[in-house]
Amino acid sequence: MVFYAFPEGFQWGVATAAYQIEGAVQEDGRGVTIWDTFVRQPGRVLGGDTGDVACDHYHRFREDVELMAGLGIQTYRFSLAWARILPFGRGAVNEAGLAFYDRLVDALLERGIEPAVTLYHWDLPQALQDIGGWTNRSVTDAFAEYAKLVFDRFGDRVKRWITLNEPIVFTGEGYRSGRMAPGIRDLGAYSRAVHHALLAHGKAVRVFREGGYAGEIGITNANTFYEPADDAPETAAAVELARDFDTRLFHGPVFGRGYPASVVKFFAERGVPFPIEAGDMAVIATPTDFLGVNLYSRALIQPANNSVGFAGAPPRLPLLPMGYEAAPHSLGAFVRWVSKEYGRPRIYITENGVCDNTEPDASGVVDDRTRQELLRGFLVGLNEAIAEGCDVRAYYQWSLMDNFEWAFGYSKRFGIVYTDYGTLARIPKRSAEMYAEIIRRNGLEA
Ligand code: GCO
Repeated sequence: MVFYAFPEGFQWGVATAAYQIEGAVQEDGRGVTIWDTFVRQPGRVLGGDTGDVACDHYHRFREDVELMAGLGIQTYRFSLAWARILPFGRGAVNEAGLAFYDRLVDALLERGIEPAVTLYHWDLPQALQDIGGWTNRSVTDAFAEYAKLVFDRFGDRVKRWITLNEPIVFTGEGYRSGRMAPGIRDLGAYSRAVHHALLAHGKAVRVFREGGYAGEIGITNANTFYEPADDAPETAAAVELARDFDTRLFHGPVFGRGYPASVVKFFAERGVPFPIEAGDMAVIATPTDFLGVNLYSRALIQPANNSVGFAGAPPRLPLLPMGYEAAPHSLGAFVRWVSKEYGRPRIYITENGVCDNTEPDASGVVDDRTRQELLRGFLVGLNEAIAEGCDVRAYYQWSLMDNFEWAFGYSKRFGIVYTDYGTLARIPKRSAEMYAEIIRRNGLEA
């Protein structure tokens, strides 16, 4: 056994998102979002589940803050529901929505938990979808106005801001595959949504800088660590293409390198180029303070005779209920890669976690062994990456509690706290005890 100590001042957190936990979708003037619409369309979400109640966090947030305090959580990443604050996306402000987040932020600060706020975790106000959603350039201005409103309101207490959560997922699944809200399948809509999402990010960063707010701002991308299925040079080239179409597509513009040439060509050849206007790329490249990294797994890549030139190869590691591999080495490996690729940015692991559907045993204990084991593996790898010089300063476990897992409904449990969807009771799992111990010792034995 070796003790893997994390650097002094390293922060330990948990993460959630508004639609996945809040419920109370019709309360206190909240507007309709694209997820409220999507979950009501037959066949979209497993079992017809909705976020109408979810974990009822809107009413139970004090209990949840106490739960976090009890585990020693140091920072809490959550998202604001844009439509609670601006029910129609822009224009009329809903004071009751702002007041809810005031109460939450204050409760966190009273318990010494630092808030880390995501502006957009996929729940676009429906009124903005009605004019085309992220395919409509004016939504980038609506986002900048919304950002200014919340920086003004919460900037005295919130010092860590994340503009967008995983643009690749909400554009790719929302506009290309149609598996998530708003459920569109259209390559041209996808390329527009990608560019406008990044532009919205850049505009919000500019608003933050120009407003002189204290604190820091960055973006969170979704990542998979891509590995070659074999040693052939063509396979190495295929891995680089996979990185272009996924990782570099969203990191490149933010770090001032523009869109990857392979991706630009792909869209141009299909008649749906990125709708770039003069000055856009400079706005998107407005410097950020940190990079948010979400990572859950890896993928093996092989060359393919298809439109993009690469494809996933058959998995070799055990599969998790989400269908991807249990690959604890992927976190440290990705952090090393991204750190090298972009010149050692400051990194926060804004999400990492494990789907483990273990239920309470006869005595009510939830011994989620897969999560505990993989969590250890992820953290050892992360520790080693830090020891090698990667500038990682915080880690947020996804998630505080089991919640609405988008198109999978409530069928996938990611919490370190069990949610009983019948009673809404929260039951800390064994992994929560383990995490509390890691926090206490600022490290782990493995
Ligand atoms: C994400 C998703 C989360 C998911 C989590 C587990 O940011 O990846 O936003 O909302 O619940 O990733 O799949």
